[in-house]
Amino acid sequence: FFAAVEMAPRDPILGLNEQFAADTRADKVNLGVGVYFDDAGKLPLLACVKAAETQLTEAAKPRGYLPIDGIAAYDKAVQRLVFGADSAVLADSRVATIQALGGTGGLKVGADFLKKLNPAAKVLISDPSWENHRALFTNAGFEVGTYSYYDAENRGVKFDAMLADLNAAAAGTIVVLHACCHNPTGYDITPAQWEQVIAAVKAKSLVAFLDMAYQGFGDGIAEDGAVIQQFLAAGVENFFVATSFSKSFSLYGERVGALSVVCASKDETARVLSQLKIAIRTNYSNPPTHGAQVVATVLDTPALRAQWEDELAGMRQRIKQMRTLLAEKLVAAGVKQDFGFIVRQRGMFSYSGLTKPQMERLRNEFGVYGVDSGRICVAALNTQNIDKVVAAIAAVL
Ligand code: PLP
Ligand code: TYF
Repeated sequence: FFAAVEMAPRDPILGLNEQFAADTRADKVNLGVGVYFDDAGKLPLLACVKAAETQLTEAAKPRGYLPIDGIAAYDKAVQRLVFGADSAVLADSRVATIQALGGTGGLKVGADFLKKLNPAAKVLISDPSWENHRALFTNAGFEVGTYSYYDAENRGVKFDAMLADLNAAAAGTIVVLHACCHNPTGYDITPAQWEQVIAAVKAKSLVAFLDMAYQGFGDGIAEDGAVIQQFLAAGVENFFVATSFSKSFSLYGERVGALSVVCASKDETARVLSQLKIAIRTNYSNPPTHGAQVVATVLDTPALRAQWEDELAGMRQRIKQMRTLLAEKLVAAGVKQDFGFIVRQRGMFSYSGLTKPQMERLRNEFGVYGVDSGRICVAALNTQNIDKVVAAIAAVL
C-alpha cells in the first residue's frame, strides 16, 4: 500500500537539530533553530510562568473540553495585548480572536478560512521568508508567490521593489507580512515604509496577514506591535494577525498562540468567528488548556505581567548585547568585511551573508550549526560560545 510513498525532505531548520544532536563534539554550537537561550546556554523557564503554574497547580481545576475558540479570558487578553486595551475595534466588538496551537496554528486556521472564502486568491510571502509560510499556505491549497524583500547588496530591504510588487498584485491577494523581527533576515521596514505598504493594501484591496511571532524581541511590546496601530489608524477594515507566545514566554512546546481577524462590524465578526470555529473543529476540535491558562494568568495579573515585561526585556537586551559583541569581536579577530549590519538587524536572527559552502564549513569543521541560507540565531550566542563562533567565522571567510 505504501510502496509508492516517497521520502519527504527534512525541514531545513528542524532537520539541523537532529544533525546537531548526533554531533559528538563537546564544543558544538547550535545557531540553527530560532530558540532563545540564556547566557548559560539554557532554555529559560520564565519566573512569571513558574509563578502562574504554581497558582494553577494549587487551584487544581478539572480539565474539561475548552470551547472551540479557546479560553475566553485568554482570547480577551490576547486582544488587549495585540490591539491595545483602549482600542476602538475592541470596544466595537470588531475582532474575532481564537486560541491557536502556536503561531503556526493561527496561520493555518486563517489559511483554511481564507481558502474557503476565496479559493482563487494567491498568496505572497516575502523573499525570503520563514520556509513554513510557503509550505503551510501551499498545503492549504494556495498558489504561493513572493514579493521582493531582502537586499543582499545593500544589507537591508529592497523597499521600492517590495512596494512595486504589492502594487502589482491582484485584488484579494493575501500578503503575509512579518509584523516585526523579520525571519530570516532580521531586517524590518520603518514606520514610514509601513504607511506605504498599508496604502498599497488599501488601494489594491489586498488581504494583509500579519505574522507576529517575536513581539517584544525588537524594541518592546508596544513598539513591536505599533504596526497594528498603523493598520487601525489607516482604517483598514479587514486584516489578520497571527500571534505566537512560543518565544516571548519561552513556551515553545506548549503551543500557545492565537489568530485575530479584524472585521468591519460586530455582526461580521460573529459570522467570521463561526467560520474560524469550523476550521478548528474539523482539524483538532478544540485547543489544549495549560499553556493558554498560564499566559492568560500572567497577562491578567498585574504583578506577573510586570515580571513578564522585565523578563522579556532581559531577553531582548541580551540579544542586543550579543549582536554588539559579535560585531566587535569579528573586527578584533581581523575580519576585514564589514559586519556592522549585525547590530542594525532586529530579533533573533542575523542573515550573515555567509554562503552555503561557508555555512557547511562552519558545521563540518567547527561544529557551529547555522542554516545554509547564512541565517544564524543570535539568541543562541552567549559569553561562553561567542569566541569559538567568531574564530570559526573568521576562519571560513
Ligand atoms: N512565524 C514565524 C515568522 C516564525 O519564525 C515562527 C517560529 O517558530 C512561527 C511563526 C511559529 O511559531 P509557533 O512556534 O508559535 O508556531
Ligand atoms: O525559524 C525558526 O527557526 C523558528 C523555529 O518548521 C521553527 O521559527 C523552524 C522551522 C519550523 C518550525 C519552527
